[in-house]
Amino acid sequence: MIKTVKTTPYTDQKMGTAGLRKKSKLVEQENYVENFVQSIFDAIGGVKGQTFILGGDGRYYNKIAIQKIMKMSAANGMKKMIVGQNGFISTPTSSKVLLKNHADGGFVLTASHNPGGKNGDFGIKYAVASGGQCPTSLSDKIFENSKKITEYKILEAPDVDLSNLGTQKLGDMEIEVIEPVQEYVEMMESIFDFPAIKKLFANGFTMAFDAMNAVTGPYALKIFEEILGAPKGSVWNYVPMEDFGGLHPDPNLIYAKKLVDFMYSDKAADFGGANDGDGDRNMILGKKFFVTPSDSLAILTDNYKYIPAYKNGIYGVAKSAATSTAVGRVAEALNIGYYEVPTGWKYFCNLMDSNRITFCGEESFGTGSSHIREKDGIWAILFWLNIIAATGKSVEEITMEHWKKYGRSYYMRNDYDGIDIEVANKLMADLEAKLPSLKGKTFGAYTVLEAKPFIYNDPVDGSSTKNGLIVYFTDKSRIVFRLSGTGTNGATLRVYLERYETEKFKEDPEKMLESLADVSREIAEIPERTGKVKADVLT
Ligand code: VG1
Ligand code: CO
Repeated sequence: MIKTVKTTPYTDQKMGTAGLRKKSKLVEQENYVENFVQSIFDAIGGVKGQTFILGGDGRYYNKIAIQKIMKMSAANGMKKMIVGQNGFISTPTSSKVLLKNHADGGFVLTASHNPGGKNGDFGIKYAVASGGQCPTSLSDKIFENSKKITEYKILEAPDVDLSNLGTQKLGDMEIEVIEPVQEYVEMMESIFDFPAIKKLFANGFTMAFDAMNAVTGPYALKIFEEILGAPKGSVWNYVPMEDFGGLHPDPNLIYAKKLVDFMYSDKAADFGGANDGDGDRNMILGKKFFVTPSDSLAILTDNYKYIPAYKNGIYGVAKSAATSTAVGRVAEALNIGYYEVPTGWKYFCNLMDSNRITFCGEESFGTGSSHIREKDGIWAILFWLNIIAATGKSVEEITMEHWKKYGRSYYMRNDYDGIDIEVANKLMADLEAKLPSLKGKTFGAYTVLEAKPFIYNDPVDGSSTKNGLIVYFTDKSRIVFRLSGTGTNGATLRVYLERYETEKFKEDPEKMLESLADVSREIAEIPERTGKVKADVLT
């Protein structure tokens, strides 16, 4: 039976950089998920006759939210819902399944790289028919709806069993339970040279992959160990857990510490990698060597010809403004299009749809291509393995050669966490106001060339987005300031530091960027305003 339930609005259902992200405890409030989902359905004129994809990264509340969404979809007249087995699907796989089935939309239940569990975070990413997350114009409309919602529709029915593959009915709606790993494996096999990578492992190559107790464990076991023949035990933490076993599933030097320590030990494997909660982020390590995501994007782009799916040529490449300029030098050398967009994968989608770009990436451990409309963690790792198999070179050799050819952008992100939201907003507003006056000023060894907000004018839909403030220096160094749009604990100020060197390649990035970090604190008055004399997290 279809029930119409009276409800009262919440005022905080505004999507951030990638979907709605909240503390699990807030999401557990009465009708919280229901209000948000109905607000989406209403914003798109209903879902009658439509097909949607549904699944999550398995974190706490995944099981409950998934049942609610299926029952609401049936009550709202949806024709079909394609659901990952047991409610699991990675973000990249969801995008792939959405595109393959020409579906009208999709939900991935995840707070991505944020910790999970009852005391952690929960989230909902909402994708549209193009396979990418919904544009800001639509999320604004959804937010408006959520502030005045009075009722939602839901089917009264027992919970759906999602353990068996195949189709079943929920009211008049068809539910198809699919096996997501197989879908994903087929896509990867169609892009990369699996036989070459298989040979690499057969010849004794070793790897360590940390799935961080999150969604990509089963994908990694299947691809790296079963199909490609990496030694048993290469994939770590491969059983997805509701609280990620207490890990913070963000694949970086801080939170993937166990893997990093191993890769910097004498027992290190030839290659190290990790993914985040929902499988769209990646970290790349060699023996005692770390590749920053900005460099990784540049290196993958420069080596596209080793990959079967791209060897005949690529369109351009894009990066978020906060990402280092390394890939820009590659784009120039290859004579391909080059775009800078705001932070958030959704800004790449129009560029991919219009064949302006093939590759794109963000400094936040996100790399991907137009094979889907999300970043893709395992894809990035397979890309590296494919280059290694084709060239016979190590991660370090590939990266060193790259720096010799193009120079090196020393790069780091400094995060100042848990700042009072009003303090953070005022810091940014005051900084923006003083940008014009910075021009020509000298701070230690750095002289400001130009300082301005980053404004992106989308060449496809004409929309304009302001995101972050950039200070350019005369020696090609840059500082980008912006506030995070994915945090759930006060405000996080992100400060991105970049310094370009054409000769010194083996220095410690933290040392190389020390004085620039001081300049960033001085310009934005960080200690005075936040009480913090240094950043909480350096990546
Ligand atoms: C962060 C990253 C951004 C990324 C976003 C979603 O956003 O900086 O580059 O696209 O997370 O990543 P913010 O606004 O906190 O800086 V994830 O893996 O949701 O999917
Ligand atoms: Co993610």
